[in-house]
Amino acid sequence: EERQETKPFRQRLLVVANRLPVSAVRKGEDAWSLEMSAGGLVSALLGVKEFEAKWIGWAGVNVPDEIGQKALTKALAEKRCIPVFLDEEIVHQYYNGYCNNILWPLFHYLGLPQEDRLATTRSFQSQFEAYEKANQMFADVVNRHYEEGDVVWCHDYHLMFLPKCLKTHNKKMKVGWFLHTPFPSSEIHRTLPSRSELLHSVLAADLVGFHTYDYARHFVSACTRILGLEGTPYGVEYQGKLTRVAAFPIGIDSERFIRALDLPPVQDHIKELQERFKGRKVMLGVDRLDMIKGIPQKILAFEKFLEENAYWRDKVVLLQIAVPTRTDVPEYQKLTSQVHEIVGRINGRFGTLTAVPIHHLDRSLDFHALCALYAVTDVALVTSLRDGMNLVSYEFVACQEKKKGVLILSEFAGAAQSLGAGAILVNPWNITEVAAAIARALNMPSAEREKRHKHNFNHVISHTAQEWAGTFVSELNDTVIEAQLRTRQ
Ligand code: ADQ
Repeated sequence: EERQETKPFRQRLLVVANRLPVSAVRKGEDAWSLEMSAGGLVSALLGVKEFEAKWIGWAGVNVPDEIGQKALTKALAEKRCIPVFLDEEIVHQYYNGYCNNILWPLFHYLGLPQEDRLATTRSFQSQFEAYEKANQMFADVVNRHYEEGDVVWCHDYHLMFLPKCLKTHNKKMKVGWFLHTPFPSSEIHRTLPSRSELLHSVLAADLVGFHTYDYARHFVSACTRILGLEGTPYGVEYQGKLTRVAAFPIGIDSERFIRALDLPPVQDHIKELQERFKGRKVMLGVDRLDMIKGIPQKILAFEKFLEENAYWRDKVVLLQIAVPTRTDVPEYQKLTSQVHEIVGRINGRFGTLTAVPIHHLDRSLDFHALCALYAVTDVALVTSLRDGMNLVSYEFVACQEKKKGVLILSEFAGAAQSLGAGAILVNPWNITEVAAAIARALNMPSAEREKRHKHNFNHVISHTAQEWAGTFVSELNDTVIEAQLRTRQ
């Protein structure tokens, strides 16, 4: 009985990410409407019951006036969110510039955007300064809200400078940092002018996490080769302590997808789609429209497949759903027109009066429509040129218990390490190989499909987002305790 009276201890967790998990629309001088966006990170942390999580991040809108800022802060508080206000110039230099134009392509092995390479090189220093400044602004908000005993979990390449800012202010704060993208080989990382500053700052954290063991190894070798530090199997010796470095592969809330398949609106969508594509095999691509996702390469491979397999031309359809992102970056605008051009050409070439081989949609789908699409798909094509993990491959597998469709997966997605045994792995740069994989997938005997699906399905349901978050945070706790013991000895 006594036990029931004691409230379970729930540790406070401050989750710091560039974007808050809400979209905010201004409705008046002091009125805002907010909508929670159900990203992977949100559902991962909702599932971790032992933590009381608060979010700190940018709300994605420019709010120059104090009345607007106060009203937004108040509205966000109800959603357990705390805003960081960034003005337009900072967003331009830090977010569009340093984060998305420099770090993002570099971490995905794509180098600087070719056309304005020199201009980027010239603006590098000012963008890096904006990056440091923005990270310090995030740190100021964390410091204002931090209470002793809180755990601070920083996310992604936007906030590599944050661990150092936080630790400089308060050495005792427990700080973890997780990278959602790949970490490149040290040979690539060393081309970055601010290579050392970023490494030093990340090393200030107590725990540094990556999706795969390879990324963790790349990070450790960057620290040994560029900074001359000592690497161990557990991490990096840094300023008299061990900064723990490890792999924490993310997952999805698989239950949410599996449950959704039984809902009437999803069932209705499924029936509609089955009717619409009757007599044809459905192939699916779902990506943010980003150069790392290899969308043009995927469509060219599909063209090659149609070229070589006349039999399949009127028996297969490729649905490519590509939600536009970062639309004010010129490189992304160019990608959109490139994809449109290729799709138009192929549909002109292989289409008939009644059917086209590729349906390309430039938008995001709601959750129910997405689940239905995953469920009716025969072959999913995930052909990222490089991808931290890739959750679309997980979501597809979760929705395929009935159909047992085939996953064609890039060997350069982190997911290749977890779903590789069940998927057909391809080099997305080799369109001949991808075209052959499409033929193999469409012709695969059902016994083999079942076996492969089972392997992947078991992985997806047993390595969930909730487990990922829980493991990271408990390891972060342990790491700090360990460090304290070491200093006491
Ligand atoms: P992303 O690059 O965004 O994430 P991914 O992991 O595939 O890539 O997640 C995308 C999410 O957006 C999925 O949940 C998917 O359902 C959704 N989505 C994409 N296109 C959509 C569309 N058209 N309509 C509706 N929903 C759509 C980054 C890294 C990844 C890493 C994750 C998590 O780049 O490698 O797996 O973070 O760490």
